[in-house]
Amino acid sequence: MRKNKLLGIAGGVLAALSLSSGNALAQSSTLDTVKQRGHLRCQVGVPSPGFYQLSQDGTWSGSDVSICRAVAAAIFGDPNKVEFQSVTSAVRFTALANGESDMLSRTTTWTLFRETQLGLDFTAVNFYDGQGFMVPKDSGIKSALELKGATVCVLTGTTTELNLTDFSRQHGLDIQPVVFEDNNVRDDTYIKGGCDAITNDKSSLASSRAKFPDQSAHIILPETISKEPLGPVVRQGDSQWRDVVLWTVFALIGAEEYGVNSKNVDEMRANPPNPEVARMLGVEGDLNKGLGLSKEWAYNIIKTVGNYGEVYDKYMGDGSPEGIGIPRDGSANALWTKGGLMYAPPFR
Ligand SMILES: N[C@@H](CCC(=O)N[C@@H](CS)C(=O)NCC(=O)O)C(=O)O
Repeated sequence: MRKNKLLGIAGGVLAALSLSSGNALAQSSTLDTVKQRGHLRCQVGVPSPGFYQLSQDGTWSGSDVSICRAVAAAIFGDPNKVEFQSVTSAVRFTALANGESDMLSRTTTWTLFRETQLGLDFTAVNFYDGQGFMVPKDSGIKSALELKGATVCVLTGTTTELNLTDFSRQHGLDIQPVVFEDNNVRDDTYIKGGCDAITNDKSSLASSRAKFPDQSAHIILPETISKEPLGPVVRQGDSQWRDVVLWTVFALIGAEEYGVNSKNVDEMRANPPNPEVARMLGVEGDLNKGLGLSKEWAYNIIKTVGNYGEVYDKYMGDGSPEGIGIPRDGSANALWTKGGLMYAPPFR
């Protein structure tokens, strides 16, 4: 009897707890808010080739933009249901934390501090990068260790700025940082000789160089001075929303691994080659349920955005006019089946 009573009380407390956490969840459900609003608010950076570029007619494209579009496709079946918010690196986390953006997808490095002290949750890595330096070819500089006393253009509010200080101190280089908020202003200053070198994630250096009038006049030095795992970020404390963004990236990567792409996805759905593809494309099972999405969520991503490899080739590789020419083979961005780090957990 007594035991039952205690259990009853405990049960009541539990019910109250789950009710209140249910309310808290309902209040903070980003997925519900996005669905009700009818579009996703996705934060990207200041236009930059490869990652987030803006065409004359106001259309955003790029590898990081594709993640935003993939999340919109997963939710709405439509990759265009996105409001793109372009802000500088310096204010990116504030704009996410205060609720202006639902997520950010913009060359952002996953670090312990950011994940634990800024109210953020990182999701997956969509590009493994590392920091480097670019100099004018005619400077004759061949190594970052020759940058003693050099002025180096760098963006503020970035891991880049912090790594530059570490690198300078570690090697006694006395580098003088010249700090900017806007990457285009930073690039202009460098081009006009306002600093001896520019530092950023190596892919971002390739992106900057892609805009330069004479690309062959600039070289990226061999040293990679840091690890920069880049990926989309959400606000802390909304696991369902984090799952939606995380598994959107996994759907892109998994699809490539299983040979599913934008061109064959209809055929794959009609005749799945194996049970995993059948589950991913919603032909079997109900994996969509826990995500709060329709059965077609992954199909819609692949059909409208493509798989990870298609996105990479178009924007980051040299397979298209828009690509910024970063080789994928042999890099950490190759699939794990090809010696890289791109790996999606099982669709089961
Ligand atoms: N990965 C580093 C650096 C990020 C970074 O500087 N990205 C450049 C890429 S071009 C950027 O965001 N530029 C656009 C901007 O400043 O908004 C970080 O997370 O702090």
